[in-house]
Amino acid sequence: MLKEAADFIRRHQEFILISHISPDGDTLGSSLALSIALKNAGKKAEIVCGDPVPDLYLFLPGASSVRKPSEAEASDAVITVDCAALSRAGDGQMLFESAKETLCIDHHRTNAGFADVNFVRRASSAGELIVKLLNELGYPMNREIGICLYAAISTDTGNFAYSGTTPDTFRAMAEIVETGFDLPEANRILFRTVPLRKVRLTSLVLERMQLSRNNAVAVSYADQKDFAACGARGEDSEGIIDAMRDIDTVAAAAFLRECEDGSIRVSLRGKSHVDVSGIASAFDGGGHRLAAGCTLYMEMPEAVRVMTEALQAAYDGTET
Ligand SMILES: [Mn+2]
Repeated sequence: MLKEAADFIRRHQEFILISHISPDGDTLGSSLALSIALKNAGKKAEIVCGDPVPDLYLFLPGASSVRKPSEAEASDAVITVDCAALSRAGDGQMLFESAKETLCIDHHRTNAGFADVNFVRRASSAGELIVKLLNELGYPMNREIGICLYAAISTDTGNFAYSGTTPDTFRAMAEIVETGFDLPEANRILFRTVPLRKVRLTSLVLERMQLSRNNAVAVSYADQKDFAACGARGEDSEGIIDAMRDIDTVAAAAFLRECEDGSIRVSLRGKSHVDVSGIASAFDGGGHRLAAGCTLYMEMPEAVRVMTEALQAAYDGTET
């Protein structure tokens, strides 16, 4: 797999790299790192993405030159980066299908291998696989590649905290740190910078949080008026549910967010013995035991009541 991927790179001169839709740090950082390495090796590479690059990642070298798939010229060699399925390529699928030869670089367990050549392996991140690929090719890393790969691996591992973080992850990081990129600065940008509007929204939601069952059940919400009052967007509510879950007394939490179409997106979190996946599936949602979600079509006060009762029932079930 790794050798075939390296041969794929060797036998082509021009590449299109596809970052997945709703791009994250891993798909962007990995694509940018690979494209810089290819250019340093005298090849041509262009990155496309079906969605715009989030502001947070625009500090990465080359991020502002990521283009829409419709703006790119077709290429013989197309590489998907961090795409668990071809559908994740979005509009980039057109470029993938018109390519002479395709390569898939991915670390998701569910990836069945949809390209001609598949470098698909369990790893913390696609970034970790890019390090292996560059080593196999004998392509050197520089600071620019280093900062991109750091962004890829650190964001996909929750800053080296998730279970997918392995000794191999740190071996890859050792090589990345050796490039001499500014780690504290990259860390500050990626993990220690919060837009003021997001702080305002978070404090509003935490302030109105309703606690019950001896502070074990937490429920709160933000409606469209709240978003407007804070100047916040939907993405700014990311992480609020985790702030609720992290409270020491809380065993089950729900955060309800009114979307622009009036529907209510519910994020659910449980802790150790409280399973919230059943609540999500009862409302046509899904997820895991400790992290799940669903969408409700009702007024906010009713939605808050319904979710509070469901969480209390799930919590009571663990008490007896
Ligand atoms: Mn990834």
